[in-house]
Amino acid sequence: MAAYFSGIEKINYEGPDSDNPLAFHHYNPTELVAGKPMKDHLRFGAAYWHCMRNELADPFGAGTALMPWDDGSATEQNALKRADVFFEFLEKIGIDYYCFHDRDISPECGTLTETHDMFHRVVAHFGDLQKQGGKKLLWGTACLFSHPRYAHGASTSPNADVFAYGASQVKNAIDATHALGGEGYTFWGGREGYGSLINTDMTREVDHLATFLHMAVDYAKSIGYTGQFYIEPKPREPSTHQYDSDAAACLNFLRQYDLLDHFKLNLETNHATLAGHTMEHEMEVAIGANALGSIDANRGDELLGWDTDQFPTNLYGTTNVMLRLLKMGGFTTGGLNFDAKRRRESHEPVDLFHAHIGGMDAFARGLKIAAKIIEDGRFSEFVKTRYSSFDSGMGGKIEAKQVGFQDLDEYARGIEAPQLSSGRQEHLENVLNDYL
Ligand code: XUL
Ligand code: CO
Repeated sequence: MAAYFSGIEKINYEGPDSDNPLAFHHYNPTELVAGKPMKDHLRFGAAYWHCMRNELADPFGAGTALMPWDDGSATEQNALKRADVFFEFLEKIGIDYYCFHDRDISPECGTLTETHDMFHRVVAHFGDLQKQGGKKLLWGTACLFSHPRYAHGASTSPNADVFAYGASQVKNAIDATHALGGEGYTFWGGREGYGSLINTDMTREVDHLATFLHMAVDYAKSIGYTGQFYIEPKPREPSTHQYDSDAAACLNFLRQYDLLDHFKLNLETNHATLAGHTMEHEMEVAIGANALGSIDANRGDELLGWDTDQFPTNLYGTTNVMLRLLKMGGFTTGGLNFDAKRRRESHEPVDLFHAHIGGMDAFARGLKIAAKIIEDGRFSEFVKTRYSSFDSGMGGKIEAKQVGFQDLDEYARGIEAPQLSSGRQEHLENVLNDYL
C-alpha cells in the first residue's frame, strides 16, 4: 500500500522523559492500570469526518487543511483513496476504532439509488481495510444535516418525503454498520429541532422523531443487528433548539416513547458545555439511569460560545471523565471517540498526529490519576460519611420508605435543631490538585 504520511513512523510510547513530539509520553497501550491494559480502558476512536473531510474552514474563511492525497472530486476513486489514507493514519497513531457518517466516506450521487450503491461498494473496501489492519468500527451514523433537503430537519421535517429520504439513508447506514461489525450506531439530531416556534408544531415533530427511532430499532432487529444504539445530546447549533438538548432531556424523551431499552447516550464534552453543564454532570445523569454508552472526547473554549471541538488536553477534564468511567465499570460497546478537529492554523498532515497524541496522553494521565484516586478512596469515603445520617435511624427509615410526613412531623418536633457538617469543598479541591 502507498504511504501517504511519509516521514512519519508508527507512534510509540517513549515515557515522560522523552522529548520526541511524535511519541506518547503517557499512553502506553499495554500497561496495566486497575488490572486492565490502558487501551482496553480507553478504547480510542478516530472520527473520519474530522480526520479526512474537515478542510478547517470557518465562517470567515476557506479551508486551510493540506490533504495532498485528495483530488477534491466526488468520485468513488477519491473516496477509496481517502479510506486508504485513513487506515494508514489509524495504523501509525495506534488507534483501534473509528467512526463515520455515510456521506463522509462516500459522496451524494445523481440519484438516491446510485448514492447507496456507491456507498456500499466503498463500505466493502472499508471491510477489507479493517481485516488487513485489525481495526474496528466503534459506531456508524448517517449525515442527515448537510444536504439542503434537511434544512427543516430529517425525521422532524414538516415534509414527509424528507422523512422517507432520511429513513432510506439510515436504513443503508445501519446495513453498512452491520456489515462492518460496528459495535454501535449513533443518532445525533443535527437539525432535529427548530429555528423558531412561530412555524413549528413541536409535539408533532417530537412524535415523528420517536417514530423514526422505533423504525430504526425494528429494522435492526429484522436484520439481526445487535449493536448498541446511541443518542448524542446537544442543545443548539445548527438549530436554535435541538430536541435532544442534554442528557436529562434525552432520557425523558426515551422514557416517554418507550425507547430506553434500546438506546444509551453518546455524550460529548463540548455539547455539555453548550448545554450549560459540565461533562461530569452529564455523565452522572446518564450513569444514574444506566444509560451511558459512549463518549465523544473533545473540549470547548471558555471564551467562545460555539462548538469548537478542540482536542481534549485539560487534565481536570480527562480525570473527571475517567473517574466516572472507572466507577461505572468501564465501557461495554462504547469508547472515547475523538470528535475533535485541529485549529485552522494547524493545517499540515503531521498536526493530525500531534492532536491525537495530545488527546491520548491526556486521557492516559486522567486514567492513571483516576485509578489512584479510587484506590485511595479519600473522596468516596468523604461522600459516604456526608450522607451517613441516612444509613440508620430516621434517615434509614426515610430511605426504606417506611415513614411519611406524619411521622417526620412528630420526629422533627422532638429533636434539637439540625447541626450541619462542613462540605469542605475547598479542602477537597486542594486534595484533587495534589493528585494532579
Ligand atoms: C456534531 C457532532 C457530530 C456527531 C455525529 O456536533 O458531534 O459529529 O458526533 O453526527
Ligand atoms: Co459528536
